[in-house]
Amino acid sequence: MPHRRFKKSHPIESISNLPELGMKPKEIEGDIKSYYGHRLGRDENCKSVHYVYEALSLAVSDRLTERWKKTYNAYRKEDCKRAYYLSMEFLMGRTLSNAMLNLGIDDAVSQACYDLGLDLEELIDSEPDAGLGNGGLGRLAACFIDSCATLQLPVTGYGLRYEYGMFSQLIVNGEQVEEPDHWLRNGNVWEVQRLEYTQRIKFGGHTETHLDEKGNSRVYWVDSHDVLAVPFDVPVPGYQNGTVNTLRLWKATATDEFDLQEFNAGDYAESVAAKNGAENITMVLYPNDANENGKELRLRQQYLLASASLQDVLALWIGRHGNDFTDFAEKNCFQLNDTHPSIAVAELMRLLIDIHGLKWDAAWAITKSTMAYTNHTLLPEALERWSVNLFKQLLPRLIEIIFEINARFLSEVSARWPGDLSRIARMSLIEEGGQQHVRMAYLAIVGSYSVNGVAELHSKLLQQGLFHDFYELWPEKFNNKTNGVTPRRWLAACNPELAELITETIGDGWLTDLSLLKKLELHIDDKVFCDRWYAVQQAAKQRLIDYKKQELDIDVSVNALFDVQVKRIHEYKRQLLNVLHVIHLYDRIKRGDTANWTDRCVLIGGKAAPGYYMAKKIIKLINNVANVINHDPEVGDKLKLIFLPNYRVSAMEKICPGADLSEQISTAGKEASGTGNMKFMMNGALTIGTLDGANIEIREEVGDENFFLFGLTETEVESLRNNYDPVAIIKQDEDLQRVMNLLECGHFNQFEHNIFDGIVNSLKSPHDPWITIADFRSFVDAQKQVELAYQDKERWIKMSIINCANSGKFSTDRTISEYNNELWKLTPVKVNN
Ligand code: 26W
Repeated sequence: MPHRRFKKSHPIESISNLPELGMKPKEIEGDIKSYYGHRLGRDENCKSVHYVYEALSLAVSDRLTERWKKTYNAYRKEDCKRAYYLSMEFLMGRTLSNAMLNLGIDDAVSQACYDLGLDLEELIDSEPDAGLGNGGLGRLAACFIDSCATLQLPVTGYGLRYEYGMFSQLIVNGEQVEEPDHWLRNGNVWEVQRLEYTQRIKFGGHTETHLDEKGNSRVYWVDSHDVLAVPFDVPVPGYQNGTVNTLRLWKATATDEFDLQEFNAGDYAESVAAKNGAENITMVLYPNDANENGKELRLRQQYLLASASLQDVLALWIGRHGNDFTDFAEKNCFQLNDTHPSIAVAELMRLLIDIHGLKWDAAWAITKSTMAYTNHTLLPEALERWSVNLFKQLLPRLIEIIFEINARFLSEVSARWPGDLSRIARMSLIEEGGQQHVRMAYLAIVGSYSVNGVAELHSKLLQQGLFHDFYELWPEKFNNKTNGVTPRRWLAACNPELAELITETIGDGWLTDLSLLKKLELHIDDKVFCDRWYAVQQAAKQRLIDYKKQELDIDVSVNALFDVQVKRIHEYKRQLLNVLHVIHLYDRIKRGDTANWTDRCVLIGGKAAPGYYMAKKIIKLINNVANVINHDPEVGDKLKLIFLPNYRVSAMEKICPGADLSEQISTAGKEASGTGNMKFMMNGALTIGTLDGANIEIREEVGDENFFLFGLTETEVESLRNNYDPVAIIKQDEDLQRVMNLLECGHFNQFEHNIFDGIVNSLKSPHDPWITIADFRSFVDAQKQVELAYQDKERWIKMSIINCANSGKFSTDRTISEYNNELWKLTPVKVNN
């Protein structure tokens, strides 16, 4: 026996060398038992399914970690160029089943669970969603990092580890009630805290200029109140390729001095309590999806994300290259997910100049060639503007840098357009008039080499409208990257029956090359294949009914047309138009106008921002209309309206396989892209939609005859605005008149007087920005076409197959390949296992 205190020369190597973990059912089973009994200390007396979930997840997580370290080392060895995806939101959803699929241990785990007598589905469903995002933008970030890992690209996601994610939505008396989402309550087996990469973040204080030891003038940011950003890493596995990338989420904590400052002032308790101030920064996700609210805490969050991430990347660089930044821009790039992290432009300048001693021009050259900006919305109310005063208080050094960037930029503008003062005012990073504000989108555009929109129409509108001045100055910066979704989660994992049928029919290549789905079209005349397709879809509809059964207590027939609209509740997305159509169908039933009727079940789900009054009223209206319709015996099976509470990633995984019809009915020109539209299409639903966002490209892919188009075009919408007269339209349309009468006479709010007046008034207002009434007739007509198509079962099945077969373009593998080929230019790195 060697002496206990004996020191070996390389202890770390000796404990780092691990035997490979087995992937067979028995080996996984052994680990599950060991985790359950040893690590978690549970036995047969424990009745909670949570610890079984945890034991299984730890077993799966170990297998990810093995590949994670190999990936990390492969990137180190190659010293390859890297990209960083900076985002305030990563809407990851659940991890377990995706990890199993991507590791290729689905079958082995199923077998292990079967042998242990465990219900795998129940375990999977016990995982809380990581709801660290609002909607489209956050889920896009999650799909993107999945595709980056599958394409073996060295991309790291940087985000925030919110203690509370997107609120849970309860419906009480038809109204939304928000409940905090403490998703970390039971711990999170998928994250690894990495204290060794903690970063220090400054807030407050002021700046001073002094000569440094070399006699150069330098700016020092002093008397700041610092907080620490502690990283928690989450593994991001590629599809069965050995690559596991990293999502690094920052948590804010107090520094030790933070306490001391207060302690020395004499109040120990206050000083400990003050720790909360620091920790509050990453306490909660802001639940707004289209409204900036100018809150100081939100700016703190944004700066913490930008500063911690950039310091992390610079530390990695310096560890390898010392203080030589010559090649930095060739080896690094940052993709900014909307303007939320765009303070990174100024922060990179600060770090390079103040901390690493670069001159302005050198720092600016690096910044301009490493940052790229993606815009996700045209809505003016969503464009971030931060008050200059707030900036001065909170980030005094950053506002100096922003003013300097602006001064240099505006002199470029006036050199190009001498004397054009109104253009200078329009393009300035600082909005004047009363209080000064920083226009964050302009900071992002000026500080980056690329500006992209997320669908063709949206990118075109950015160039012609919102960013036209900048497009004239730098046309080469502007480009489009149409969104996508990952087919692993959104087809393979969420719809295993359909995935199996597809694989049996065309092989399994589609999982990494979705364009291969096109081969399904060769089988649309094969009766057996079509019958199976139909059977799979009917089974998915039945599962959707069962999933909602206890909760909703409504009988729904699996033969009804499942007509689904799930997304954030927003006036521009026009859930109201959907409701008007439902009321119209109800009215037809009540009038006995039901010849050739198609039974329909309309499902609507989505959260309203807690402060968005109108969106909350829309939820209430949907629930009230549902209540009347679903309890009217005369209506029966002909029509159902169901509000799906607490819509989230894991809900969509159950909903999209069971949809027949996907509602994508935004006012043309308002939905930047949409991504739910792609998930439905991929699972064989047909779309009823306007010419908006990616709908246009979906229709191009499937052909006009396989898409239910309606509504005004973006150009028509804009030209109608000046002489829009909804009251006149209502007068001329008897169906619409009756619908409006039902709303106005209080038919859906008999004991709740006037609660829908705001909705009625907005619909009838000539200034309604969403011109809902203008598209009513065309929507109803398109819905009639839907019914005709649905009545012809064979035709519908073919259309469904064609939709799935042509969804190849909407894989994020395609989107990410475009980002990489045109913007990032990374080389894939093979990871040897
Ligand atoms: C500052 C408050 C705030 C928060 C979030 C403003 C705006 C946002 C996002 C831009 C909202 C969002 O998620 N946008 C959606 O992004 C998707 C991914 O590109 C698109 O598919 C959707 O059309 C777009 O609405």
